[in-house]
Amino acid sequence: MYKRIAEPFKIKMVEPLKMISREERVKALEGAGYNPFLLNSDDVYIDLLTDSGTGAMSDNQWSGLMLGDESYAGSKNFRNLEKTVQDLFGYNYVLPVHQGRGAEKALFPSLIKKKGQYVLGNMHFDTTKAHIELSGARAVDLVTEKAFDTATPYEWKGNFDLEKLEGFIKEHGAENVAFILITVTCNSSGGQPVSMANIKAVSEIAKKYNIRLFFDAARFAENAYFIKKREKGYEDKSIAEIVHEMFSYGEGFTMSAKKDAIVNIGGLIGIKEDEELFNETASRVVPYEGFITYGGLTGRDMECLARGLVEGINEDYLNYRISQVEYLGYRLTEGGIPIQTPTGGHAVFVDAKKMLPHIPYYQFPAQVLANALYIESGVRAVEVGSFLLGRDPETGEQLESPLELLRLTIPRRVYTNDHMDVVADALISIKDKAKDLKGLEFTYEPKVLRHFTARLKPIE
Ligand code: P70
Repeated sequence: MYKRIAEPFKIKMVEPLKMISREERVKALEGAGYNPFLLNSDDVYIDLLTDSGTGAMSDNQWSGLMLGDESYAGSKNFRNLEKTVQDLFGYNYVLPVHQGRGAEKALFPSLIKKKGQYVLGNMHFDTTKAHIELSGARAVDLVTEKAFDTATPYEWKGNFDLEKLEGFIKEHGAENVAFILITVTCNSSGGQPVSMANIKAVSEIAKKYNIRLFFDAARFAENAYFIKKREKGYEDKSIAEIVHEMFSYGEGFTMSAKKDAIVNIGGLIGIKEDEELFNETASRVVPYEGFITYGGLTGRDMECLARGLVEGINEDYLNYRISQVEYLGYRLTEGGIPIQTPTGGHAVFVDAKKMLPHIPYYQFPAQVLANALYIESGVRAVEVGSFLLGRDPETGEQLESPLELLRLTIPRRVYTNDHMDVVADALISIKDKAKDLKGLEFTYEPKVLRHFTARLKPIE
């Protein structure tokens, strides 16, 4: 029997869920061009599209909302946020922005000085890759090969392959690397953590070749929790101490605060000590996002964010959070559904290549599975595979993703384990019918970040 951990909170307010009929779901999906992004949320029963901006704020955060100081400049909420970030990460300079991609848009041009330079990452998230490319650089993923072996539960599937990293730098020249970006946790490989040892080793390589090192910190707290649970020497350290050490190896971060900081909107740029970098980046925040003490956020947003950062590193909360993801993974594994193992921080990733072996990558097996899951149960999940990856920009050919995953992304503090049971039962009941599912083809394919708005139809 799996030992469930009860929620370390009680529920003060509820938002009713509605489940439309199967016939209505079939119609809704057809209307959405077989792309769950285009469904209305009213037509969704349990929404596992993303953990981004979908968390439930606490009473403490909601009460902070009433303390919004909406001064244009220097609001007290900004100062509270700034101090919270300084204490937690040990960085001097803090710029609020409206969300993660706002941070990327403002910071990356300060770091990319020559067209065609490389930005080396474990695995860049897709909007991050887009901003790297918009700044004239090329995004390179150097995650460990172990990440692609979903059946073997390696502990650190977010780690850099250090040999590949150093090999790449030697081959292409350090002067052609704009910076290194460590994404914690590594979203694209399954919300998988990066070990402290790996972070440290990457920082040593960065130092050796005089390359700058930054973090994509969206899920920093979940990563720190895995370090505490899995890495020798960290079991008795607090999450705050681990976060402090992780970030001591870098010189700055971008953060989508919509994840681990449990707010519905918000982002941050943190810079350790480089005043010049701060000034250059701040000069971009002003025209793109807003004045440097609000960056597109209201005073009340910043207050919720400051409070959310503190709640996000609470160990009882993280214990419950990670265990809920693990519970869904356990139920699926028991039911014979292949998943990325071990389960990661924010989602369970179903291996659709294994579940639908008759559907080739260019007919998007994980998207087919997302649609089947919606029809079966009203659960909305998201494809992370070849549909998301897109085409080779030069040849126009569909690229083959190393993994075809269906991401069941769990919002923070929103659903109970009974909801997880509904999700697991639905996928298990699809398993026997999987061989009858049909691949998909485009009826409309946008050129950029196509997965958000593309329309498809089943191949008859
Ligand atoms: C997600 C969302 C956003 C993200 C991220 C990392 C590691 C930066 C950002 C950008 C996006 C998404 C994907 C599918 C469906 C809905 C939403 N990740 N870095 O769910 O941050 O969104 O705040 O601009 O994961 O993984 P932002």
